[in-house]
Amino acid sequence: MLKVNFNDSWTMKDLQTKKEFDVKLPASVMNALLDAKEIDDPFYRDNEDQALEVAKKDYLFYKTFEVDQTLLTHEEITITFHGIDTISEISLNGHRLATTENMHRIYEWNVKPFLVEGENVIQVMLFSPLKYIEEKQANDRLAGVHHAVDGYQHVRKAHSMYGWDWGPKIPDLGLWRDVELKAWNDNRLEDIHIRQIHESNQVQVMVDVTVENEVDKNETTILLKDPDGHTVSHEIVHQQQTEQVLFEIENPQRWWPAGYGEQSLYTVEVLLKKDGEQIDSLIKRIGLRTIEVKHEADEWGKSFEFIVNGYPIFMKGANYIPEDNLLPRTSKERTERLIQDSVAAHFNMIRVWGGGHYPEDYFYDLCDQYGIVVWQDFMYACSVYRLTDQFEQNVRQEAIDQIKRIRYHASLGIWCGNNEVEEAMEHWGWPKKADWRRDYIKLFEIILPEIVAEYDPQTFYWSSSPSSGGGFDAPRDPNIGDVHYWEVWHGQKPFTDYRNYYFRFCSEFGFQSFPSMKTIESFTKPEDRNIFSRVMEKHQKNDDANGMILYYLSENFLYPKNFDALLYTSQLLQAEAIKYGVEHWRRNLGRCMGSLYWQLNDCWPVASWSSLDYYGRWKALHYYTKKFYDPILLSIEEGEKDASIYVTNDHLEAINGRIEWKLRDNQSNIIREDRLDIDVDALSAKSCQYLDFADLINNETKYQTYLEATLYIDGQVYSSTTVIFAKTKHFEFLNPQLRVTVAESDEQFLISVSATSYTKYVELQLEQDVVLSDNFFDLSANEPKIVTIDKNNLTQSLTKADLEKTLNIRSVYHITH
Ligand code: BMA
Repeated sequence: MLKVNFNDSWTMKDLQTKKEFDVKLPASVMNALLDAKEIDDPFYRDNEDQALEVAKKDYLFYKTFEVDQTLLTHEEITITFHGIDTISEISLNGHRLATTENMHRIYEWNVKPFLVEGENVIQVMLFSPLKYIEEKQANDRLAGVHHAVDGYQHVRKAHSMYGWDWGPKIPDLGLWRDVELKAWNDNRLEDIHIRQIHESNQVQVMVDVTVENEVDKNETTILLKDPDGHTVSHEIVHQQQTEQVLFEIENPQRWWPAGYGEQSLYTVEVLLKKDGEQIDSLIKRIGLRTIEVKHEADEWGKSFEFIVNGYPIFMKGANYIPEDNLLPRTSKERTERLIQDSVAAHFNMIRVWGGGHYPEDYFYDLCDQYGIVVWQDFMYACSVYRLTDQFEQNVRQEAIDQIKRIRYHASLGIWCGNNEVEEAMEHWGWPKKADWRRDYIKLFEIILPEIVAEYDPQTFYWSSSPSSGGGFDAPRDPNIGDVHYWEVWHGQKPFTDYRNYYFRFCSEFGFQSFPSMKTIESFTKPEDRNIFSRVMEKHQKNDDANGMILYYLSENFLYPKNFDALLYTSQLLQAEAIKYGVEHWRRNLGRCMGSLYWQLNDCWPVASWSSLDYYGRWKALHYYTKKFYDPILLSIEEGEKDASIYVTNDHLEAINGRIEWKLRDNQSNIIREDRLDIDVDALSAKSCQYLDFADLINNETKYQTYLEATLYIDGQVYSSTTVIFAKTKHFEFLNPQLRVTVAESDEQFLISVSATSYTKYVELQLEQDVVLSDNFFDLSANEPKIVTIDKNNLTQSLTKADLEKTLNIRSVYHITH
């Protein structure tokens, strides 16, 4: 098979101005105009509005290319578009090949009849994605979210490109994935489907290979290589279109989620030969593992529990949205950093949320490699869909394209029909129209599960998130299935409300914060730097959420002294809120089996629920996540005058160690202390000690008293944590007189931080973007903490002198001082 990459030398033409721009795929209209300086950065200030105007017009992409006689002699010649965004008409040398209206599909067309020797031209007319939905919505008004351009659900294009409660309205147009020309004779590999059967010490790998034509002389070789590269092979001579081979692997090296074992990957390689000559090939990397979802009645309701290689695993992660509103700006490097930062924060799962697009192949490769289980939504979110015959045919093919593309990945853990459609139709006050409900059931509870059962029978299908199992049967039930819990934040309930629930799996909950000053500087002028300014409000898409942040602030913190202190405090609120929920659910491991906070990342610089901002900068929440998702979690459930110390153990083996606790005053003087030896079984949580301080905490002392606990494993400090018994705003923090000294080794900078009194949320800030070993931590007086920076992870050079010069430090005390 001859494959020619067709990404180079395209022209994008603005049909109104007649201007032309050279582009390389993946390419989009906005990105091309931006590169040519025809439009201003759509993410800067309020430029988003200009960008929306751009999407009101039609554009042409074309490419001229030479074809020689050798190519034309092939029996079959096709062109494959891996992603067209979205409403298009494709023609080759003036012959119309097709029209498209689905960015989530992979299109391949036969071009042999239209190619000529010499110069050829392929044209893609892209029609405005705004005009299209306007007309459809006028004819058939469907319910959805009000943050997006009205009618967005009529087209199979990432919904969030039309705006979301964290995203700008920039419905770009373009060729967002590769284009390739393929030419072959006789036959080609059409498909490969891999399944696994696991027994205690043996795995059978079944490989179904399908070729396009039934030709008995074709010979296929199927190789399986173990993670060390040793090959086992099978050869078959084709009699039928689909042939199956079976590999039996003794003592398999299994694939595990991050934190549980190795991410061993085997390779399946298929070679198609004719008369001894190789004519096509395919390579897939697979992991040997089982992932099941247990959804069974039990003493609390009905579980929702991932079982990996036979072990019930508490899933820890967050929800993933598209990484950039301008799709050509995404890259493997950016995604790899995101995945690395997720693993650094002890994630073992990422949920690909249904309002965006299906990620690139490299996203899944990276998840395979780093051990992140993928919760994969089909791309439907928060809306009603009209299942016309044409829509149905379109989305059936979309599901088949995507399932075939993704199904072999070790990381794929679950297919989920949609995001919040079932709950929206039941609980969001939309009219309960019979035809809407019928179409819902047909698409998400009949068609998609049937397609999954046919093309990927080994992966669990769940009709909606959240759901109790479907059929509009109490999708919000806290004791059945998965839950999206938004009473903290949207419902303005206090953080403590999380403790009223023991969800079986909390697949969404979240709390907003502002990004850091540096990120805000990237899209504002100095005069914009007030959270209620026009520009800051433009970068806050959740209606009155800035007011919401201030409301929660008033409940918890003192009024910040300036804009920067407000940004900092908003991040502390966010980190505390999510920690409050997660620690509680992890203390109830067994009953609750997963926590995916909303949201991991941003698609532009904005105030949002993310823990990593658009530039990948770690907010306080991401540092907190690294601690509250640690496989061994030490946590304190504090009451008004008492506390329970817990240890949660996610390891497959029991652990033992020692806890030391100290009740201290605000100068860190010890009021009472003790220690205890602990052992905690594998995959369990344990309340190790209950402490009653009724004799010590009263209306005066409660503003000056904190409890500190430290966990020792193998005699070393593993982690430590503190809690206070009053609201942070009322606690009498003294000036901690923070001091830092910097030392260095070949590998690291070591920053020693100390305080003269108890302080919380110590943040080290550097001019250069760096990830620190810890940040936003608590300090007791005269007990220095060493924070490290790994020199290998620096993106620019950094000397000890630079570091000392640009290092800034603050803590809770500095919110007001
Ligand atoms: C959930 C998500 C998103 C939304 C988020 C924050 O409903 O599914 O639709 O962005 O909450 O409101």
